Amino acid sequence: MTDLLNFDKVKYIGNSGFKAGDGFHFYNPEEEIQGKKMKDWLKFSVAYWHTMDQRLVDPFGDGTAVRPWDSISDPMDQALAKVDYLFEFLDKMDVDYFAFHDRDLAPQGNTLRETNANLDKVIDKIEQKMHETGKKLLWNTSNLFTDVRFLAGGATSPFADVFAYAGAEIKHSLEIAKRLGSESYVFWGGREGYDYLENTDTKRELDHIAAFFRLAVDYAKEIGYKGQFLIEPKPMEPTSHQYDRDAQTAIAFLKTYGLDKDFKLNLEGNHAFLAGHTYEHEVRFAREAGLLGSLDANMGDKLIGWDIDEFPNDIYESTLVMYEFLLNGGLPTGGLNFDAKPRRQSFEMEDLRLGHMAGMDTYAAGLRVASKLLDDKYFKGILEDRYSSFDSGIGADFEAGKTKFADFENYVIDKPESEIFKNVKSGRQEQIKSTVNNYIFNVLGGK
Ligand code: XUL
Ligand code: CO
Repeated sequence: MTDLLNFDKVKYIGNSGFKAGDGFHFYNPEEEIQGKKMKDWLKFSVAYWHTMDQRLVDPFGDGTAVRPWDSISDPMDQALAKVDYLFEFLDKMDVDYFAFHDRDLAPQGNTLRETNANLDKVIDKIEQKMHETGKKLLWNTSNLFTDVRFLAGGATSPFADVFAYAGAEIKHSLEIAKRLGSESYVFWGGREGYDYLENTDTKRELDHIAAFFRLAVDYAKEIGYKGQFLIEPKPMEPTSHQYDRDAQTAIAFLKTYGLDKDFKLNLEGNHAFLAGHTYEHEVRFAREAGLLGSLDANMGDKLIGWDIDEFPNDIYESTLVMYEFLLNGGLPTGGLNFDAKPRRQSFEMEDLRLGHMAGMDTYAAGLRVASKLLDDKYFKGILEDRYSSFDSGIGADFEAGKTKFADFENYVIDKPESEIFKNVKSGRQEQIKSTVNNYIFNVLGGK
């Protein structure tokens, strides 16, 4: 096969030198961490909509991207050619997985039948390539937000014909998921929310989308698709309020409608930030609910208010996210999907290579540091010590369900304030943060 992309396969070169770009400094696919190869923990994935389709637009400017497939003018020819580029990119980046929306792959026709036929031609080629290369589909999804018909949402559209269209579209996407062995199936509620409360029947829309999800689960059973369903929370944008605001809101929704046995969460760094949370916060709450499914590994920008989908480069964040990830035992049916794009001024193909390398090294570095934090039981020790007063006495009685408010009253009623405060300890936040810095420096620098 002649090379379409003019760069060599990226290799692990270790912690040598300062300048990035010559190879992976921290991602060593075959190296074992916590008894498992790094590539089996991390399961990196290329996002088709960004890496193959994104023109690097922003709300104020046209696309700047220069791509080798731009010269192919026929839309179907270009769609088919991009599949070759994708698979070569996966090979050269040493990435085993990819993810897509149905509409990322092929142009729409005049009817859903025509659209499906265009899509299936590309799926035929993808299936063939997967077979030849062993690359895998991390997840697929349907785009229910770009086309004008979805201006008020898909599964929460107030218009029944649009709602029906959304259902028909998902049906075909699930057939594709089954055919390609997709590990998960994602619902990101792009316009599933509202712009204006007073023209929206929120209860009716939530009932609709919950029933819609149930139909998806039923259809998956009917066709024998066994992948994990995922909801991807985001607080707003493009709607002013998205129903799946953040992890805790999505968990409450799933439990309210009895969907928590069939769905988990796909959590994204930039979405966490837009919701006013850290990324590790979102991952923590999903993990504790037993609903951590997959990660869209990207970053927000503290100075820009919108979803910028930057490639991850923050090792402090990746360390804390990977710590939660390790406590979860990794992501059996998920991975780290780079829902990320280079900056608008990084318009060359080379920037896609460098962006993925940055993301992969950032999470590989995070995994290494998190593994050491886990081995040393550093955070575990802090928590055990901080809550130790619940291990005996009144605290233990309470946790065992043996106390009533009257028992608390008896216990404290005559104690002087100094006695109550005696066992209150400093949270030592400054020391802990600084210790995490030391872990990062020592684990990554000490070679
Ligand atoms: C949008 C976003 C989506 C989902 C898939 O903010 O994150 O690309 O990941 O629909
Ligand atoms: Co995403």
